[in-house]
Amino acid sequence: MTITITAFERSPDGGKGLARDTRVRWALEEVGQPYEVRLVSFRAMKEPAHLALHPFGQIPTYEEGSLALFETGSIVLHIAERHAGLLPNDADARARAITWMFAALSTVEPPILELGIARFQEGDKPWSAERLPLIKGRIGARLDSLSARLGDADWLDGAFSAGDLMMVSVLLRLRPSGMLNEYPKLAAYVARGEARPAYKRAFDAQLAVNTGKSSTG
Ligand SMILES: N[C@@H](CCC(=O)N[C@@H](CS)C(=O)NCC(=O)O)C(=O)O
Repeated sequence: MTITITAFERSPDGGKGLARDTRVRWALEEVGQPYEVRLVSFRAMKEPAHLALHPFGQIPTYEEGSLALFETGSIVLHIAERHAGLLPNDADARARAITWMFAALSTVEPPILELGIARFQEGDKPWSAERLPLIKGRIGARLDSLSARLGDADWLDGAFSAGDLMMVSVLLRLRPSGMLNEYPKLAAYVARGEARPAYKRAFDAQLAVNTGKSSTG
């Protein structure tokens, strides 16, 4: 059955891979599932046809036959459950990998998103300069804990899993701030994720949409 995802017609990051369709593309590449992409403009995202797929008028969405999903956590979990390659077979290890997905999305990502909002959407507010160090402190607390848990391991819990895919995707959003550089173990972890052939294919596919070029040629 054909899988179709949606992505920005023109991503605000110009193809740096930070738009969330990259996570879904990466998951599909890891499990070897072909997919099609429907590009949507900001205007079209808020129109009834797209709102029927995504109640909040965002990307990405995922369609497969009569199934339509939104939220990258749900989409990546769906892909990982249906196809081998992103979740371990052992039930306990599988539950732990899913736990890392939730940790990425509900514990690590929120302060990182706050930083982007404070800088780009609220940067002109009089309180913005005072707020930034508070947000950075909250991000730092998460990164301290994550770095301590990862230690010298390659991945968070044994082999690479959907938990790592989501955590690396979330941490990548920190790159523009430079904060990742203060955490060499996490920077190396993110680099390992980016070095995966499936990530490179996903990155190149979104880059081609935004620039017409691939990173390799
Ligand atoms: N929690 C959602 C967030 C989706 C989201 O924020 N998508 C962004 C693109 S990365 C978007 O569509 N932004 C445009 C908007 O909100 O109008 C998920 O993980 O899928």
